[in-house]
Amino acid sequence: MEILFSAADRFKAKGTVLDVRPHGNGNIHDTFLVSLDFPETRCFILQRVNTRVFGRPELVTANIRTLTDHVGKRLEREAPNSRQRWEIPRILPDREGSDHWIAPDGSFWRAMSFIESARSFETVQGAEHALEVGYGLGTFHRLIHDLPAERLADTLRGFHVTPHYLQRFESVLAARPPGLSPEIRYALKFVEDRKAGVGVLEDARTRNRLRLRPIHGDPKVDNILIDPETAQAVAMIDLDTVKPGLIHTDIGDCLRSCCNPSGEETQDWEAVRFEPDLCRSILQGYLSTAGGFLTADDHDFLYDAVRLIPFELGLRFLTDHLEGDVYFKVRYPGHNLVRALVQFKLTESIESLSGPLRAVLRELR
Ligand code: GN1
Ligand code: MG
Repeated sequence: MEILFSAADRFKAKGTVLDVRPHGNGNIHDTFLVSLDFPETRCFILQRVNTRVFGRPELVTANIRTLTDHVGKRLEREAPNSRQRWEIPRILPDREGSDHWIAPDGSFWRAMSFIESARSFETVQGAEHALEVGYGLGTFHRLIHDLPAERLADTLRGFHVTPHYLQRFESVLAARPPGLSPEIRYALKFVEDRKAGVGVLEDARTRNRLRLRPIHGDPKVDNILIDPETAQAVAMIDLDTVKPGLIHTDIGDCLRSCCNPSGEETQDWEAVRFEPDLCRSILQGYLSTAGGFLTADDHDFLYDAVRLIPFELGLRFLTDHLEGDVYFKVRYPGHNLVRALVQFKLTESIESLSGPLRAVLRELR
């Protein structure tokens, strides 16, 4: 508790720290909302970065700075004729002007501005929300599409490189064969049956059909904020996975999060379904603002991305379950296994809808 207040105190620009409380439900870092008694900045976000996952946390902060500076400049130029409010969280330096603070216990701390008058949701509320979520991701991509990917560091090697996750899964499985419960049996067979297709996006990248661009890396529904007054998307938060990548993984990740009305934390995994109408609305919103810079090749691989990313996340959760929950935080024993099953059911549902989904993609193209 004491360290929380010391960290909060270092990053506050003015006023007194009134309260520091856990914020959101991230699976990796520890995130807090700091309240101040200062009227102009009533609160900010404080994070203890998970340095087991992000081995070079200072590069994560540098990436966020590069991206937010780029977007900040663009927004200044665009402001006079923009459709709506759009904000980007900014890094707050500590009292010595540094973008991070290393506490006496070695933990790595960082602060970001808090976006006021904006709401985060754990599931998509309906067609209009879906359209806005898509518009939000599209706006984010549009604002960064001219930022050269080489200006961002690769802060998480192998992130969203599906063949790499498969290799890791296989070595963990060989080292720690699990007891064969019906759920584990289902999960292992599920992976076995889909091994052949895991390289589809990586192969397209090596053949230069897809190229690296700056990506958000984690555009799940909770990370796209909505203005409660206008019901419009106004910001994308959680920028630590910003790095060079394929925009396909962002699109696939957004859809796997948003088109699952049960939410990724449901325990009723057998009931999980992919909702194609929400998918249509999200893509409509997305393409209305980002369609301009997608190439024909980009369009050709959209279905593959929609199918692959939930499978990949399921594989990541399953591997972590087999390994003893060393990566994703868990709230109960077997949590990562249930999360994996949710993503596998979602993948199954997408596969069963491949005809209609491909038709939607053709129509919106
Ligand atoms: C992790 O920590 P959080 O919740 O922002 C993960 C994402 C997953 C997500 C699933 C760095 O994000 O890739 O999609 O959990 N982030 C990292 O909820 O691995
Ligand atoms: Mg995240």
